[in-house]
Amino acid sequence: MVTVRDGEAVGLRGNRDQPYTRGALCVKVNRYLEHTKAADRILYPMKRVGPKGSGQFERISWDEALATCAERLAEIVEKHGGEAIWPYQGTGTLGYIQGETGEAGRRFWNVLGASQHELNICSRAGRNGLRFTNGTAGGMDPETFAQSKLILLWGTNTLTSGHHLWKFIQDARAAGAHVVAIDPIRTRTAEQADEHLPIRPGTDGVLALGLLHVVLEEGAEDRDYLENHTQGWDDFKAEILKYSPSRVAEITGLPEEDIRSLGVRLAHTRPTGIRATMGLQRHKGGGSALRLIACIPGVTGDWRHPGGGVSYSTSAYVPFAVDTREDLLPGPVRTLTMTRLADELDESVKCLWVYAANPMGSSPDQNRIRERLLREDLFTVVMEQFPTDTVDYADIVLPSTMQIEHMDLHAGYGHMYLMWNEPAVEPPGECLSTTETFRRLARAMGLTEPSLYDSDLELAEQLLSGAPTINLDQIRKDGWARIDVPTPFVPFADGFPTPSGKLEFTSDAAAAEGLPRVATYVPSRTASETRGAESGKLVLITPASHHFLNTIFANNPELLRRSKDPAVLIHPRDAAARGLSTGQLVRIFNPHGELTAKVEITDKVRPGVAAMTKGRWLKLTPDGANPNTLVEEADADMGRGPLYHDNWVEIEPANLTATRA
Ligand SMILES: Nc1nc2c(c(=O)[nH]1)N[C@H]1C(S)=C(S)[C@@H](COP(=O)(O)OP(=O)(O)OC[C@H]3O[C@@H](n4cnc5c(=O)[nH]c(N)nc54)[C@H](O)[C@@H]3O)O[C@H]1N2
Ligand SMILES: Nc1nc2c(c(=O)[nH]1)N[C@H]1C(S)=C(S)[C@@H](COP(=O)(O)OP(=O)(O)OC[C@H]3O[C@@H](n4cnc5c(=O)[nH]c(N)nc54)[C@H](O)[C@@H]3O)O[C@H]1N2
Ligand SMILES: [Mo]
Repeated sequence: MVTVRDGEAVGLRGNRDQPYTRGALCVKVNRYLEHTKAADRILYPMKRVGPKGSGQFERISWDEALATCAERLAEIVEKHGGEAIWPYQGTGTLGYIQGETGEAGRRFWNVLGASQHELNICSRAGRNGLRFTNGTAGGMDPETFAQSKLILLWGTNTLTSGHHLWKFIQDARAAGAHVVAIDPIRTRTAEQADEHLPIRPGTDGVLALGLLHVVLEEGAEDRDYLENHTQGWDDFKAEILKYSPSRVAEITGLPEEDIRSLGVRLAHTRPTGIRATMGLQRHKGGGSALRLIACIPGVTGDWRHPGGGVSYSTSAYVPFAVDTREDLLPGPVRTLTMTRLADELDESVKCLWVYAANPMGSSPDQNRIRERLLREDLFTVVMEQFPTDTVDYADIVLPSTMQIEHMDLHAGYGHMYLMWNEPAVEPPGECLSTTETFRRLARAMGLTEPSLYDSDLELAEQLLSGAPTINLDQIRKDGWARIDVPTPFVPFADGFPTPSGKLEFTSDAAAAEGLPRVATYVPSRTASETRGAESGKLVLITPASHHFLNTIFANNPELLRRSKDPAVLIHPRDAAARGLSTGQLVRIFNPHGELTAKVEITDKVRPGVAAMTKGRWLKLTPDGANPNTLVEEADADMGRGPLYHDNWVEIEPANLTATRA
């Protein structure tokens, strides 16, 4: 909620009536107002005047910007066809009108026949894995964790990446729940948990099987649930029996006693709630890991109870009537993959149109992306709020509004409410919302399709037509509305949206895609630390920073100050093997790239792992690189998800390079 005085935003706070957030803001959004007024905000359209990548621009008028874009787009469509345009939309905003899943742009691109853009950078691998088991990525209402008696925080850093859940975990604890964090890093969340299992990265599927092995040893499987609500139990049981706790200990690097004791707890604690988010699926076997974790409540029968089951995402429950408007396409078009920008930005692409994305900082294989963006015949447009590393490669830059300046409808990133975003102030300078930019562009191109000119309020009405219990006036007044589901919400009480209507341990849909029919462990590329140790390599994990939101806020001076210098965390064992001491500058490298950072030696990371947070702007680091210089552009087992936490790196003192050179 924004307080406005004389047309200027002077205060920002969370809405205390919102049942999930209760008005709490994170360290980043606490500075959002200051961020909207930052000195480096882009306020006017600009055109490139220096070489590509130099970041040298000159202010131009909107008329000139729109005319240039309209002319170039029309010429590309005529000469090469619409598919030569790649509308590269990111997760900068998740609003349904202005952002990710939203209406902005899609109709426009379809009318031009542009390539479709597959926005799979974040959560697709895990979502697909869950779909094979449950038929959907939707699961528990996170608020029901307050009723759980055992909580597994599995590959998720709640206190950093989704802190609103923590209140519900605390409520559960007050009622006696036991909380376990499963993470190769002792994160701030793991520090607060009752127990921490520092698992070897990419081996979570094996742990899921091992825990179920113990459940079977205990005779605690829910036979009635297995018989009536699941498919493929005999095959899956055979799979579980391959993974004795001792074998699981070997693969996961966890003590056998810990696996056994957690298995016993799981066997006898109802309801058990599992929160597994995106961290553990950014691996080669990430989709399969989520698929297996989703099998656990099928065996324990936890879906019977509020507070039982698995929670990954709530987006499946969002009732908005999103229409992808394929009817506007002139014919079939190809799909380009967000996680494969370096590979797919070849000569066939003549225009890259980036909005709400910062691929130079956030996408895998930074160095190859940079090479691609330097291509002289590529027309690159970036719609942005700030002069990011990606902006530096633009031919035309279009200034964009921020949340307090535009209208939007949001669905929670992990809760069961819809939120209204009413613009509180006029945009500064000449900033325009994404929807307004595309309306003006459509006009500049003389496009006649009427739906290209729908107003934001009309778009909101259309989206809300999917939610009959929520009306526009009411949500505009209240700011939020609960999705129309019962409270407490127990999903799958009426069956699973799978082909069999049951929870599927075996999936014909998976088999049809060339994946294992039975849910099974698929190792990540770096799952064998032994191999790493022999070759002197470490597994690089690059999770969320506490101070930045992907690359957003990573130019805020105060948050930069708090986040300190870029650091890589390694275990004392691995530091000793390399003769490193804390604070020393090290070179981290692999065949894809290299960067320098301070080393922090700590038993917070397990041996064999190097951890570095994501999100830094390249131009604000000592050597113009962030960890994505080390991330290979390669696919997870499902959904072509990225492999951000699944790369080998080597680390050596930085001065070695100097002496060698
Ligand atoms: N502060 C902050 N919050 C954010 C974001 C941010 O950048 N900053 N980003 C937002 C976005 S877009 C997303 S998608 C989410 C992401 O947030 P999360 O879903 O929490 O994902 P990550 O931060 O990638 O990883 C979470 C944890 O998984 C661990 N992990 C890595 N590999 C493995 C593994 O193989 N097994 C297990 N068990 N654990 C593993 C990491 O060490 C990390 O602690 O956060 C959102 N919230
Ligand atoms: N190494 C590593 N890299 C990662 C991850 C990881 O775990 N490790 N996580 C990945 C994840 S989870 C995600 S979701 C992706 C995110 O990758 P991207 O989608 O590329 O997101 P950001 O880097 O946050 O860049 C978003 C940009 O959008 C701009 N923006 C925000 N709102 C608006 C708006 O309303 N209009 C316009 N025009 N622009 C806007 C912001 O200023 C920002 O520069 O990054 C991924 N990158
Ligand atoms: Mo994400």
